[in-house]
Amino acid sequence: MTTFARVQELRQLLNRASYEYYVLDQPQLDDSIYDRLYRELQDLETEHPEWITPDSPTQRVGDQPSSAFTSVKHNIALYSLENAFNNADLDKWQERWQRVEDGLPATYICELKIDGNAMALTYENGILVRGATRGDGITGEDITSNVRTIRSIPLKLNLENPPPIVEVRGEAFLPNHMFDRINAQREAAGEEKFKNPRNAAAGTLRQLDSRKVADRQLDFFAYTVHFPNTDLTTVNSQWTSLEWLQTAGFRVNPNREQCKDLQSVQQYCEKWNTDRHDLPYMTDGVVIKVNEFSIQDKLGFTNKFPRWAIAYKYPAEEVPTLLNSITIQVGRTGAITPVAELAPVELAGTTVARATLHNADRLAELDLHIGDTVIVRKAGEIIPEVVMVLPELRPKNAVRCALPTECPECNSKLVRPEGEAVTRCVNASCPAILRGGLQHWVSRGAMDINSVGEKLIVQLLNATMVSSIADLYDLTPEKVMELDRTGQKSAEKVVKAIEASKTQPWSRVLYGLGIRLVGSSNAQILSESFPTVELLAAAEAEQISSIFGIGDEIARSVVQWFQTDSNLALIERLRSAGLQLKGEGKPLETAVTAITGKIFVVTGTLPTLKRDEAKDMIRKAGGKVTDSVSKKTDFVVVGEDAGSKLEKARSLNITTLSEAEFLELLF
Ligand code: 0OX
Repeated sequence: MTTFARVQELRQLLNRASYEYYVLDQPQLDDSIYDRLYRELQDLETEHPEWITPDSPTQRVGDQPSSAFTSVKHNIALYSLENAFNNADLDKWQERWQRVEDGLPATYICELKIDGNAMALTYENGILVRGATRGDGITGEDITSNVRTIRSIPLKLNLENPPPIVEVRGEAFLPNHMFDRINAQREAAGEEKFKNPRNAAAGTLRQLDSRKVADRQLDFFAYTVHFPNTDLTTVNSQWTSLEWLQTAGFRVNPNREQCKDLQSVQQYCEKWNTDRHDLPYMTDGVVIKVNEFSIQDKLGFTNKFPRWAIAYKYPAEEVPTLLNSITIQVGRTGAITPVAELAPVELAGTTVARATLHNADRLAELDLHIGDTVIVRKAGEIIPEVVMVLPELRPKNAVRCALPTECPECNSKLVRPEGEAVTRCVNASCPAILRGGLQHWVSRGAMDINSVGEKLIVQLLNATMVSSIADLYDLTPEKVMELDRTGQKSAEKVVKAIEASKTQPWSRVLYGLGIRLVGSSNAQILSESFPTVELLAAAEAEQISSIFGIGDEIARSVVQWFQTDSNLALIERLRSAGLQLKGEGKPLETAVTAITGKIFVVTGTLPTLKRDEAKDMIRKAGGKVTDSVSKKTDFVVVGEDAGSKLEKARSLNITTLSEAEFLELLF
């Protein structure tokens, strides 16, 4: 093969691999093989710069930042969409367009409305020559160098004979996990965080340095294609357009649906109103399009919108409202949470009057004042939160909000340990902590004592009949009857339900204790490895954290809990009351292997195992895996081309294992 032919083959293979990875989400080529072939192509192109073409996979990221973006006029205008907010609006829209074009057998295409930034891409003879922002729909900005970094946008169409000019429209967006990552980085660097993924994507697309854009890993869904001066009879509807785009190599949203009537459209909108929260990107509605181009052509456009399409917008997830006051919540662990008390407002289908302000830092960051206009957000099932303040609308002489220095429930001084975000009340007999602890103990996942509700807990605390969970087990019907409005029958029921909780298994008791970071699944795991409370109480942090799924912080929290005298006294009282403090699991000791608690690094290409497989095996056997070699590392599992990690292991005298030696140690 000539070198030039090799260059062409490498390009084809690498473009194919990118397509499988970024568009189909089905990688076929191992990353390390991709990297090697990519380097080979890079080397050949360095030797023969005259062979470099713009569709080469090496040309996605430019090495020179642009100095500015130029504005470009779109060959075909980008229209915006009319909005519908409910089914009645959709009915009206259908009535309206059918008045113009009734009697034609129309179907609808429903597409998720991606909350990103509309882009116009131009391909000449199959090669991407321009990428531009929507701008005002007539003129946008030429951001070709940035568009090229988006790996799901083909640099070359995947077609034998592409039409001479192809105009593609779609939405560039930032996947949620990248948004979270970028904001975490910005926070760490003391930079202002992006408000939402759409803003972050817009900011990214306007970066002058395409290397920075490439790092952000934007993605793209295509939804419209035009072929100026070419008549493709096979592309005669929105549905066939989407299929064409997919064949040409674009990522097209897989959740599209063809609907025969408006009722099925409405069902689609309803279904995705909940399901969209599980998607890895943001959507803010559904775009509904009349499918058939013959009908679209007859309907045409108003001066703003196509008459054949409409956006069904989901109820806003961010709305402005007024801050009336702030209150302070004391959780069962003593954690202090400031809460915004708001003028009630409709948000994503419910009325919201309170929103969390998280902690003291967040409160300070927002610079909140009483009477402020604030933006409240609800994302998925999460409690509403205050996203930002509009200081321009602040009333004169408004009072700034701050956390109190004393617990609002027990007046003891609040503490904030250094390096922690949470302010706490550390008075173990604070009524709020007692109340929260009792509520947690009787909750469904813990002791499941249905007849002891929030009201009864408050009554019991006020009457000082109960000041710890163990006191519940000393209650008698006679005592409970002393409470206001509690008859004999209900008192007996309460005591019986408390009595019944004594049969709840050890894992639930452990969860019910409310140890910080020990949720129900961690309690389940811990109760299996430590089948008695004595074993758990005697365990060292390292022993606990060697359990698969239990991290260092959880282990430290458990050890700390059992080091506290009042907690040990509580355990003794629960034991006397007859609660289950042991279970069926087998003690961790019997399962200890040469790997338990040991720290591993896996590096290089192993002969049979994938690196991730080896890492999983280590974790399942109770070992830990880290990325870098340090003095703390116990073993380095070494494959071919191991590089610097192997060198470091040698210099630190750390035992290295081949795959075979590793497997021997394991089994
Ligand atoms: C989206 C989206 C936006 C075509 C004619 C007017 C609007 N955000 O996901 N726009 C369109 O369609 C254009 N489709 C979409 N799916």
